[in-house]
Amino acid sequence: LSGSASETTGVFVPKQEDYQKVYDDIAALLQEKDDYDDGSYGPVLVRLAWHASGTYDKETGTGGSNGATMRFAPEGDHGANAGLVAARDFLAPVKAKFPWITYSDLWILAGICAIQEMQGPTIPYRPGRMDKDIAACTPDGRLPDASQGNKHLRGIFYRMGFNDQEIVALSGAHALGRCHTDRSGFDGPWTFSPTVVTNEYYKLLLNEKWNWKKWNGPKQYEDKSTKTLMMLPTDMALVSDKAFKQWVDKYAKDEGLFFKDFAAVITKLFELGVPFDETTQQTPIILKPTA
Ligand code: ZEM
Repeated sequence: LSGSASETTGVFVPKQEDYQKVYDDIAALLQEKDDYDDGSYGPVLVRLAWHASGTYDKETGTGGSNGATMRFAPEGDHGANAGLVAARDFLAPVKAKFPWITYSDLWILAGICAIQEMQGPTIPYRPGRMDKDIAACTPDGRLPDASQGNKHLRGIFYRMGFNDQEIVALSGAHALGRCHTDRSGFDGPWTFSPTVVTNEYYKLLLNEKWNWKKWNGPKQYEDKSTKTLMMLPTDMALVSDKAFKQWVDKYAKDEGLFFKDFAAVITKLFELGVPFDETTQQTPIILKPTA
């Protein structure tokens, strides 16, 4: 059953089928616009959903995906968000076609769609986010800085409420996409299959020999054998820190375990600070992938 106008307010009340329509529209656009980067907008959509969510601060309850405040200049212009305008522009026609969905719900739905369409695990979806105004923009510096190490990673992710295992599971998202010199300054992809969700990131971290790249850009690693892959200083911290490395070992060995833990931790990330309505939206929606 499709949604209908509320009898009391006249506002459109969407049903599961309406969210599936939004999903199908994004999936079709992903198929259609295949001349971007490595052939997909999928990775940058995942990054948009992550940066919308990763501003959360558990002490103050500020930030998180409930608000979509990256629409506004102060937050959209934060260095960490460079390039994400490509993802927001990609979703503009979807928002125009389904004006009832909030930007906050749309960005997270798009992240889930991208993960599933790139052959990743099923991610349960709960709508209910409300867009906030410019006053709710978060201060710069809440997202991780790739030039740093294990202490910084713990500082950033503990603030959101994650533990060491969850930090490593979330980092597996770097199987996807690439760094762009005109965005972060770093360059290149982490894996040979940057548009497919796999546990390759962990395997490469452990099995490749990583050297400092000799160039004028920011300090990053390159693989010894092909010099075409990269790791950030924060990625290498996951193997130099013993508590992190035990999880890298586990996820490199067992893709099924990685998929299960990644689905759980991404769900938690995407729901940080979202006050779901107790009465209406307790049951998550499973959105059906196209393939
Ligand atoms: Zn990323 N990430 N990230 N990340 N990330 C980049 C790209 C992507 C860090 C980071 O500094 C960078 C998580 C965690 C962390 C993705 C998803 C997730 C880039 C390259 C940088 C520099 C940006 C560019 O130049 O375009 C750091 C320090 C992290 C701390 C652990 C988490 C968690 C993610 C999701 C769950 C994705 C998908 C990309 C690829 C984007 C693209 O455009 O291809």
